[in-house]
Amino acid sequence: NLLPIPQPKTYGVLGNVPLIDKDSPTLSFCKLADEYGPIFRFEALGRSVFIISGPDLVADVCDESRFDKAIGHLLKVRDFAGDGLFTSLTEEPNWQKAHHILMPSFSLQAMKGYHDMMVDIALQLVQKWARLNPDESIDVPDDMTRLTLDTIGLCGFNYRFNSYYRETPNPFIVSMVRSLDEAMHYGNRLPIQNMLMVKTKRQYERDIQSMFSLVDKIIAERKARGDQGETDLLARMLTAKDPETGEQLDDQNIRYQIITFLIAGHETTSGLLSFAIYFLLKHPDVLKKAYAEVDEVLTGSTPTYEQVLKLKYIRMILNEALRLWPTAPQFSLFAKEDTVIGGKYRINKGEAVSVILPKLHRDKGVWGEDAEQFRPERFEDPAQIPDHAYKPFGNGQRACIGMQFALHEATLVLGMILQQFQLLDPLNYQLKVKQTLTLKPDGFKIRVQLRDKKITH
Ligand code: MNH
Repeated sequence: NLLPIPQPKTYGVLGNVPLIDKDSPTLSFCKLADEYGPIFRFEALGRSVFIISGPDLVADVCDESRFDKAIGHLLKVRDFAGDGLFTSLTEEPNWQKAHHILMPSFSLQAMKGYHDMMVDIALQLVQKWARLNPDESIDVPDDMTRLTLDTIGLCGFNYRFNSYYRETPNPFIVSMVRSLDEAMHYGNRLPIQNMLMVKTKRQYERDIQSMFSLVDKIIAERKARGDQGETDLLARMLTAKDPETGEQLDDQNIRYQIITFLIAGHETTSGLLSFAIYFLLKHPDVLKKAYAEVDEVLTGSTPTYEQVLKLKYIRMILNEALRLWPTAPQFSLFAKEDTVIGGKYRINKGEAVSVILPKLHRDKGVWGEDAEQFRPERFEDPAQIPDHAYKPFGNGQRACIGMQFALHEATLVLGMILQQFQLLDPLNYQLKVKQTLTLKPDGFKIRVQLRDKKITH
């Protein structure tokens, strides 16, 4: 009683590629899922992948004895992230090694050590906003990107990008965003098209070199300076040994890990903060409850580590924002053996599946008829969260290593913003989601007013 897996119509050598918006592949997959259901085959230039969004199917592909992380869709990202944590196969020696070495740096406990540095950067955002004139608006994703980049730079490598002292994005970010964009588009072009795009290719190579040179400089300077008791990620990567093999990470791998943390550590978190602010502006009742919590918990001029842990409703807001707009919207796996999922679809050994989170996270069967509604109260009782219908941080041993980091940072920052500002939406922003591998609200501008003169700095 196996069922055939549907496939949308194909266009010769292009397969299904013409059916997706190349600037927004995940959202196109969501639309196709409306039409073709919880699983369908998608063919792109020699690659074939099953796009899945049904909770029962996701439960099966999250079974780590049968499926493991696939990186076929990330092959171009390996040009600059190499065998770093995000872009390596589980079986590659450097994945295990780096996983063992870096896990302790991302424990809930470790967040205590980053807290003051996170506050340092968050204060820069708050002070910038406090000094705006009443008629000046804020580009939310831009300022959130400044924040999250500067935070991972400082916490990870004791490096200051100083993004709030620049009008335009940091050159490193320009290179990174352009490379990510090219990596996303490359696989959907014909080989002949890629060959003819000489200028794009040259720009891509220059961008990668400029990322490498900044990162190599950070490593070299640290090595030259010697150990001065730093406790950041870089110090750990330069000194810690894998408890299993006794080996250290090599310099090339450290370079890949730094680039990985800079990419993974800021794009997604800045998108999360931007969507959270968007939802707050559009849901005054939720905003009111958030202010009440912040006013009760945040009693000093800046939040303490313990106070951030008490911002339960802010956490729920972030969880709910990640449900409706998971900023890392898709992850992929391959079958380790021939298998059947959902009791009726055959997946052969080596075949790939891709989980489409925005669709999974809005499944009416598990989330109820109001699945499209922003309602943080869903997250009141963690035990009520359907296990395989909520995967914003991925799955199993390959899940996000930075989850606690992202949530501590986002909770702290949202708390500080609400402590100081009234949020205003004078342009009545209409949501437009933009994808650059990750999702962000495009062109989202707001204004703010100081609630009262709380800032004493
Ligand atoms: Mn993160 C993996 C989402 C913040 C570093 N991250 C993943 C995966 C998802 C994800 C989903 C799994 C991808 C896959 O299976 O292919 N990450 C997020 C989201 C946020 C986020 C939604 C913020 C919100 N991530 C962060 C931060 C860091 C980070 C912050 C670092 C400081 N993430 C990683 C790394 C991996 C990863 C590294 C790869 C982990 C591994 O496979 O070992």
